[in-house]
Amino acid sequence: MDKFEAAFNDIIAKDLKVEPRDWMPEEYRKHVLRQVSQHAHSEVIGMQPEGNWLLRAPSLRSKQVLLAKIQDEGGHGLYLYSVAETLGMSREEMINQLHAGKAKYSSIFNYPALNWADMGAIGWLVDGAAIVNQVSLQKTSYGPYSRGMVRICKEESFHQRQGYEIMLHMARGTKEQKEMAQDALNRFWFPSLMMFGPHDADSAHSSKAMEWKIKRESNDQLRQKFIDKTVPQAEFLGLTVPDPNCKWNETTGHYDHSPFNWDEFWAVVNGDGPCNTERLDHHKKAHNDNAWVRDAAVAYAKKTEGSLV
Ligand code: FAQ
Repeated sequence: MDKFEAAFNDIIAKDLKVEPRDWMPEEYRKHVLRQVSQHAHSEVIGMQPEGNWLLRAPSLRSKQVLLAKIQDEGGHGLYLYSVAETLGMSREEMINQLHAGKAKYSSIFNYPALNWADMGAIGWLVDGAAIVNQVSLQKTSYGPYSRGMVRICKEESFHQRQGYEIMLHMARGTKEQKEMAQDALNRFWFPSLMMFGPHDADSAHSSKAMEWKIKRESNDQLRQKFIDKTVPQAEFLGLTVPDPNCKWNETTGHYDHSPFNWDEFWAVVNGDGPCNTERLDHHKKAHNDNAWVRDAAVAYAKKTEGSLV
């Protein structure tokens, strides 16, 4: 082992942060980059199901709040693309990989948002799951990723409340509204649980990620945390999670759950979900249609280079 590797191992052992200028094993760099890429694209593609409802928000207030949330998600994508740049991958290259189908994004965003109750379910469940994952990632070993997560988590907790507030209104509204809230919970429950990835035993990257402290808790640990937090929230709403086996287990001190449909999960991850084609096509079109904005920004930056603006 040379002195560079020893210094890297020391950073990990002492729970310090690996910074962009530190030496790091090539495998570590690629590992963080892969996860950050997946995360960045998730934030940006995740804007689409909600964007679809902006023009149909039921009040000016709900529209303002949803708009602010979607803008935050675009911002999270930008922080994460910047993290990827510190690891040597340009934003352009990342977008090319996304468009070529080589880069992943979270499975959850390949499910459709059918009505306003889905805006509630996405904020409550999808952002709720994202928070559980991202609070843990605040302690990840790569410095820029860790610091990005601190700010992202503050905004995500507002997003979760935005969703829960919608669910609360609908669950306490008319009979039809309550049914819509229950239907949204029914459709989003299992896909939200699968956001945490495959079971630990089937997770290809987990053991290395845990060894290098990129991930601080495993997929199953985080998923269980989310279930334990969320089931009482559903009960408070007067809604029922769509899993007859989801019952408190005195022995384990956790809620049980039914087995997941991993065939569906892998189909969605590998491009065959209900909205995969639509999401990518939309991203490509927006990217191409707005090329002039990037061109103008680059031209302006060149023109003002060296001057104080
Ligand atoms: N979807 O070995 P593992 C938000 C892939 S949205 C798609 O367990 P790992 C804000 C995985 O990439 C959520 N692919 O992998 C928002 C790998 O593929 P590869 C954003 C998945 O990395 C809310 C393969 O399966 N947050 O925040 C999924 O150790 C509302 C093997 O899996 C993140 O993305 C999946 N669900 O653990 C915005 C968190 N699960 O690379 C709008 C960051 C697994 O071999 C609206 N990511 N895969 O081709 C992570 O924490 C991790 O990457 C995991 C997976 C936990 C997702």
